[in-house]
Amino acid sequence: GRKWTEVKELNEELKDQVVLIRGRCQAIRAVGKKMAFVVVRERGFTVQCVLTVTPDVVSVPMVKFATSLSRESIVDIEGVISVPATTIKGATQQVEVQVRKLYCINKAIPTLPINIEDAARSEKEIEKALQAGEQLVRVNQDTRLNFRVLDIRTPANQGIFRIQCQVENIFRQFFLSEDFVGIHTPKLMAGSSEGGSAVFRLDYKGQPACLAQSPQLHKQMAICGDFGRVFEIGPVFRAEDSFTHRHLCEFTGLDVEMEIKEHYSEVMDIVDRLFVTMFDSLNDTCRKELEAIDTQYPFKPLKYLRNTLRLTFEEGVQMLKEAGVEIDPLGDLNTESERKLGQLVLEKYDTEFYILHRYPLAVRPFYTMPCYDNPLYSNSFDVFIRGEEIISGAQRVHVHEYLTERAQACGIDVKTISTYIDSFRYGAPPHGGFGVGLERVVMLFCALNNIRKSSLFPRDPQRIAP
Ligand code: ATP
Ligand code: AMO
Repeated sequence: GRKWTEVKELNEELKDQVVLIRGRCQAIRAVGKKMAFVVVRERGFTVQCVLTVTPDVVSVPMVKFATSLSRESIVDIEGVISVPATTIKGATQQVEVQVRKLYCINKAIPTLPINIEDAARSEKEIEKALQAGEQLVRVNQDTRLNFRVLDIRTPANQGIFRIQCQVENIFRQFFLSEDFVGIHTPKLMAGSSEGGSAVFRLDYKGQPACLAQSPQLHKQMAICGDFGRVFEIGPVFRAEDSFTHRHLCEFTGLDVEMEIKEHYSEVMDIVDRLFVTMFDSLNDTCRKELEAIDTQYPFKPLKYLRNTLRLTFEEGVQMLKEAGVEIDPLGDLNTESERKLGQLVLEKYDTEFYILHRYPLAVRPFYTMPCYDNPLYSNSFDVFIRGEEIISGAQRVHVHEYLTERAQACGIDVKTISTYIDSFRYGAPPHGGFGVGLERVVMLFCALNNIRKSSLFPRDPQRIAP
């Protein structure tokens, strides 16, 4: 085979060398009949290719052919790398390809529903262009999602999903190195795992069934089965009613469950180490991706501490109170107070990543262990990035009589989860764990304003296609 070079690899070191690249025609500009510029893009990186009529190499018809190509068509180009004297606007690579051969591999239709260059602009750039009287179509979120295949070609989106892949990868590597076992639990369930609301119901060969709202019950059953420490990466289904910026109907759950020796802080210790490792690694290995995202959606790098701040729910309520926000001390925080507390924590502790623990028992799921010293509170926690929740976790009730009692008290039909409750009759170790929403981590790490931006093909209450 011939030697191919990726657009992202093109640099000054290749000056005067012949390269062969494949990419899409992002923009095409003719300069008279004897010259043309084709910006070629490959996975978010772009290079300017120049056709100049030269005897025996580039003919007038060849220049014409190049200028007739439709945007987004796929081309193979062979050419010589040159280094221009001035910086190249509109391309990521600061070298040019002096074209010798050009083949069209596959054409795109002439009129596309989204212009990638327009879709890749930041809000600031759009404003500037509009003020300068440029003809420009602002691509709204719905259009982006309707034509997602085009939208995800933008450099920012290429970055977002590479970062998502890295988050998942770091999560897996971290837990494998900590001697956790990766498991897969069923997504078809007889009953709901997180309480009855927001569950997708379906017919399972004539029997009523649900799509799993979390791996909660089975990851705990894996602990009852002596795996000791488990993790799972898998789909989670929630029939959410409300259309919000942070709820999807299908998302990817990163779940963990582990035996606890003495205290639920052992679970929070894992959260702490996992995320500090993750943030460090993302900042280190995903620089190009973060830059690409920042170009379209400018954001400040996440502020986090070496040892993650832990506040109790009561301390959080107190901080809010002092700031004039009245909160039911035994109720839940709403979205607004979570945000406010995020701001207060940032001002006081200079971090945008922290753990809030000892939530009121009444606002946590039935399987949550109450605090030994005060059963109005629980051995549970949420974790926040930039004032928004990314994790819920807790120590679990591991005594079967008490688990039954708690389920009943929470209005759960124990018959539907009898096999789960039975697992605790055969002796269960103290344990706890947590669940992370992958799309939320990516959204909030990059300060994106909508979870649909970090879901490749999002499912929400109004969307099940593409
Ligand atoms: P968890 O299930 O662990 O709570 P979550 O992030 O899905 O995770 P929700 O339970 O949906 O959170 O909501 C958390 C808080 O946000 C709740 O106190 C709820 O009142 C509030 N909330 C949820 N949806 C909305 C909404 N559409 N508008 C305003 N507040 C909301
Ligand atoms: P919870 O319901 O809080 O806890 O879910 C855990 C995490 O999943 C993410 N998440 C969502 N992401 C996108 N769209 C949604 N609709 C959505 N709902 C939740 C959030 C949330 O923090 N079984 C427990 C976890 C545990 O205790 O181990 C659970 O499911 O990031």
